[in-house]
Amino acid sequence: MRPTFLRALRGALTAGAAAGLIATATTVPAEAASGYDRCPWGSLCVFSDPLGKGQMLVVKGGMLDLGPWDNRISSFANYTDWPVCFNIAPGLDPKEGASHYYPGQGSFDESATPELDNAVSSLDLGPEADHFCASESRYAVYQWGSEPKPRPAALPTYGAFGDVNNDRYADLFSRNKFGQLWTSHASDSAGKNRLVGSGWNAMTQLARHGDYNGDAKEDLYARDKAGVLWFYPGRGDGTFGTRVRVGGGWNTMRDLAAAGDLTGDGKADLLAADGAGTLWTYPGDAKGAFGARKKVGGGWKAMNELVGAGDMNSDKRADLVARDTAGKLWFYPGNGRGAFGTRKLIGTGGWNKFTELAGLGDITGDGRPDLIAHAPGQTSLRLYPGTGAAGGGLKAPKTFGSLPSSVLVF
Ligand SMILES: [Ca+2]
Ligand SMILES: [Ca+2]
Ligand SMILES: [Ca+2]
Ligand SMILES: [Ca+2]
Repeated sequence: MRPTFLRALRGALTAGAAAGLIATATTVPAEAASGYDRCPWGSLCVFSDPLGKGQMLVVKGGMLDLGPWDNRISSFANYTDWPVCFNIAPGLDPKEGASHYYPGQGSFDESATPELDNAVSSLDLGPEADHFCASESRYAVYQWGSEPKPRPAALPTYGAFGDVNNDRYADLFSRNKFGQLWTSHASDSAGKNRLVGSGWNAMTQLARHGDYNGDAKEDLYARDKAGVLWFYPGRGDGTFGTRVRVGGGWNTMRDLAAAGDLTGDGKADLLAADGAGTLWTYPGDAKGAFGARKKVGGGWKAMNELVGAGDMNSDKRADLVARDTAGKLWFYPGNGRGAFGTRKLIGTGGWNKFTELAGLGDITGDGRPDLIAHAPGQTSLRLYPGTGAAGGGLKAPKTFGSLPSSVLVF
């Protein structure tokens, strides 16, 4: 059931704020000691008593748990431009109910949702907190469409990446604004969405493409803010064992792409483009680390996104997809010796609108790797099925999932 909304008259609020600004220059209004007016303009405030009375907390953003404020919110003043979602369970779990409110003020005891009174345990504040309140709130990515389908059973390793729990369905990793990392499995698969862990906002790059330590389980690389690259060995269920430090100095790289086996030795490799525009291959050692890097070439400064998309042209060699700063998408066929053949244009323009392009392997179940794309301000994910043709082309996109625009998918 959709919640009822409290809508405030924005004109009246604006007038109140202007009056408050003038008042602070002279004297504090008497009612400011206990009412909604205590809340600074532009902030969300929650109160321990009805009608903006009692203790006040100025909320900075979303809160997965409320600490000492757990089950203590009776009223609120939302003087931001965003809706707020109040949730009865911690962690924005929808199981006990939630409601969203647009900017304004309200007292739960006299609202359409009195069950929230002294019962709120988590909240979210943001441009999409109305859309992603209640049932949509818990998972970073909460819905898949009719895709994906299981990939063909006999697909060799180079075509089988993207499936962290080995059930033949491609899996998505996503990071929400709270720094939580989730795995999202296909709705038809045996797995479920699950929380991998917290603290992942410390990472400035996340890259995956199959198995990097020879145990047939998919792994993850992450670069932290200090430039240290970490190897996270997959456990085969979407979670990871103890991470291993690969090395420091990776902040000189503008982009990293885990790309599968580019060198033809059966071991998955990493690509990295540095600030000067040089592209490097880091040959994987099948132990999670890399041998001496090899220069692929210069001029890669024109590219602002690299995707290790897999074998897009069906020649059994891993390939690269790259987006240039003009918004064109290019296919670089891998030559199996750590470099690439002549590139082909596969997207004529407009690709700069996407924040993130990612290769998850075969999502559509035809044995050919696909691409996913996510644009800022868009609450849907797009799937571009790969054609597997010689030119590495893509088919028309489909919408197949929904997520807050702040979520990073890879
Ligand atoms: Ca899977
Ligand atoms: Ca592994
Ligand atoms: Ca290799
Ligand atoms: Ca290929």
